[in-house]
Amino acid sequence: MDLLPMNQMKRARILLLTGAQIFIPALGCAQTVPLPEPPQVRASRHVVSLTLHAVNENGRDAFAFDGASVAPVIRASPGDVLKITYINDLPPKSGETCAVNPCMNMTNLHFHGLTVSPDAPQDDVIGMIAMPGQVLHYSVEIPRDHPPGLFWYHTHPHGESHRQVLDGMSGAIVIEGMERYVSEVGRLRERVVVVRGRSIEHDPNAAELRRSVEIPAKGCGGEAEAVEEVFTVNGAVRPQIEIAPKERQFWRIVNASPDRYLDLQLDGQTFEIVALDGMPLAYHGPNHPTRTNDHLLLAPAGRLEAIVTGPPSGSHRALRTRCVDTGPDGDPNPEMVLADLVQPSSDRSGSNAPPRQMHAIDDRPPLHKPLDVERLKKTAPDFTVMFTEDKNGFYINGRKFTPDANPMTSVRVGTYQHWRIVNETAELHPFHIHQVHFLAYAENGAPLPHPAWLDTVNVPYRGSVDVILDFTDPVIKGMSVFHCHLLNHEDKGMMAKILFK
Ligand SMILES: [Cu+2]
Repeated sequence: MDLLPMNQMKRARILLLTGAQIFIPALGCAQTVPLPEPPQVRASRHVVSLTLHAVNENGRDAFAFDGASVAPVIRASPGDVLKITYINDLPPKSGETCAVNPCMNMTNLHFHGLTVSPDAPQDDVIGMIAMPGQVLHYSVEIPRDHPPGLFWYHTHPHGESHRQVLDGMSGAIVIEGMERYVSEVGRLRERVVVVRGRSIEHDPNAAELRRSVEIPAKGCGGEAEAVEEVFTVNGAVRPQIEIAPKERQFWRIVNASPDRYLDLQLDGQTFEIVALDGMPLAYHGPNHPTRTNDHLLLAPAGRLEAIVTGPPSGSHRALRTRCVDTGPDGDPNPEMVLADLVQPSSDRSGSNAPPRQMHAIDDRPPLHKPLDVERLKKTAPDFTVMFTEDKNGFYINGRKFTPDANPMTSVRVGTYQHWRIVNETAELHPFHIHQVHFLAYAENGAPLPHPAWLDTVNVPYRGSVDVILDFTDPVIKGMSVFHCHLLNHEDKGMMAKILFK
């Protein structure tokens, strides 16, 4: 016998999500959670110090910080050092499934997009590995001339990175100073939005979750398989984001899913793009500091930093992802609602929060790097990356990654190179390289309408992209990697080493 009215039962059904107990929003029901705001860790005397634990909670791997299972937002300025003690408190035996079984529960950290050293104790994903019970001590020096923007940290143990990132082991990194490039953002309310994938494959509430984010019954693209993931936003399913009509806010969104694309859209509104993949548009194009789009494809690991404007009152508007056709062999990437936009309610504490928390003000003039890469575009590629796959695994130039492999290629630090990334498979793959950014300027041989400096780029199936990589910063010297950022592909071999010499 039901003791509670139906709507209260719905509200009372809770799910444990990263960081907090959060109600599943019932369809069409206004009772839902505001966008959770994870704790932020800032520098003191130019050092950002924190201790992070790897834990398994309720059957999922997670970060724990300050006694709670939550991934803090790390905020640093150029010139700061990230001192992170990373303690592997995962159990010695895993009850989970990895791309390469059994899961060893080994772990480490990658500082995605940062132009920092790939050598230990910095952004080294090859040699730095903690087995259960072991501790890693990171000391990552952010160069004084590092561009501002949104970056992120996630675990990167070859063979089990997909499992760990799908479970939620990811968090945002903000390098301060974006107002040096677009002064308005310094006056706007900022929101750091971490979009993660969440497996619903074995979730008894899968049907309700699918309904609550409004996944259409009709499939998307050529893929007919069941939808296995929904997106969470700062750990919550379909939270509410407060924004007043015409209010301008600065949203910094990371696609922290290990394997799902976002095609972000804000109903009836546009994104005024300020930065992509942690690179201000103004950094290379001082005359075009922003660009307006009504939707934007964000590959796994990609970041969008944009000014958004509150919709008119009385209209229901959502932040959603559109259907992405990932190809005949791809996984389903259906349309779904990520968050609802709501007007600030006067009775809710926090609605009149200060526009932005205090942060280090960087009043140095902005650095710019306008480049003439036209000549490089006309030359034959210096290197070609070929993505292939078969029933036994995933390959770059016919080779599967092994931790003891020699570098597949090497480049001289101080140079630019033209690479072509070719995807011979029947599904999308996002190409990512550690330490550096590149200009993606052509797709399938045709110039892109908006060439962009990125660290992760989608490669169309049975197609290609052409990029110019910037290997000029001397801090990158050492052994690094490039790989597919569908992390189960990376785990199954689609990764290679590169020596920056
Ligand atoms: Cu891939």
